[in-house]
Amino acid sequence: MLDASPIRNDWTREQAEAIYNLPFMDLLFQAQTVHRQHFDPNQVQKSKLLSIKTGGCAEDCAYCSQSARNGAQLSASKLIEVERVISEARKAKEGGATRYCMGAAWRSPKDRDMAALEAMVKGVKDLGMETCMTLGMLDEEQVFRLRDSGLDYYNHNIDTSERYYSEIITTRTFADRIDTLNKVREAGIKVCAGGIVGMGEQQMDRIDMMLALATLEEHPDSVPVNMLIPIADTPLADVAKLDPIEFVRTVALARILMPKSHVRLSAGRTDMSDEMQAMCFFAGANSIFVGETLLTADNPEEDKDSALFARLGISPMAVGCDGSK
Ligand code: SAM
Ligand code: DTB
Ligand code: SF4
Repeated sequence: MLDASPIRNDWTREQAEAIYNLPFMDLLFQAQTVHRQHFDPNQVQKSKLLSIKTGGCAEDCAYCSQSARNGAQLSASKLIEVERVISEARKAKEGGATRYCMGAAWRSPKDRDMAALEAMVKGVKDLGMETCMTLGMLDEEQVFRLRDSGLDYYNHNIDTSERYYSEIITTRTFADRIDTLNKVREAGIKVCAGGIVGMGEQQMDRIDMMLALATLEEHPDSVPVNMLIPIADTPLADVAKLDPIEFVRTVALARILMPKSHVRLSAGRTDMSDEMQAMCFFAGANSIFVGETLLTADNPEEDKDSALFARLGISPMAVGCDGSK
């Protein structure tokens, strides 16, 4: 049991493995203890997603509905209008979301899209919301342009361990992901980076994925932990379901390795019971995506989440307030 939770970037694989494999009650107790040192345990941050460009993606991510290489029948759209993004963000704000995350099904943005992306960031920021984008790999100029337009966060997931990466994606490498993450951080944009569990990976892949995030030069500010949403006609459509306890262990490991990061209980909540989500919050998750659609897949409806918060005595975290003590 740790007395305090110092911010460390030198965790070893043995340490991470030992934490992950603690008796479950010890693991949850330790995660909750660390959580309380940095956050109000009864506050959860709400983010809202919008797909600003859907489908037709050139990458071959085996989990994704939006890859043109997968069989999923999702038609490709163009980048949506700036005004539409701002009006959707306004609605999300009225619904209590404090962070607006705009996602595009791209390997990387084209320079011709940059002016519209900058206008989206400025428009959403003017509403008083935090802005986040997830657009694929970025070059240095694109990073600077997004930063200068006021982008607060960039989401770029490592998705799995370095070892398992090529089983899931072949059109880019794990190192490509780390490279974009480093560019984003060096430019001063806050990093949101996590991954997916339940893709047929081994326990060591879940541990190594969290270890890779926790040994970056700085911990990501947000760490989304997604449970795979199996999508018909993708290579992972029929993958065996992960034991939910393994998912909770992964959340707890993220909390203990990265004590000050927001750990987001991301995709897959539609199939989770209130009890399972409560266990994830107890294990240190303190952020969710709200609204009935993620990018293309289902998410619990707002009234269901309001009822869950009421059942658990959880209140939404205010914007600009990370709950830190
Ligand atoms: N194209 C950009 C990229 O891949 O970086 C941004 C959008 S992409 C859809 C954002 C993230 O959503 C992925 O990195 C992955 O972690 C997550 N994701 C996508 N499909 C998912 C699924 N079926 N289940 C769980 N998470 C998923
Ligand atoms: C993240 O880690 N999860 C979100 C967000 N970052 C962009 C996306 C989840 C996508 C789930 C599948 C879909 O909606 O298509
Ligand atoms: Fe494209 Fe992103 Fe989906 Fe991969 S995860 S196929 S990069 S939209």
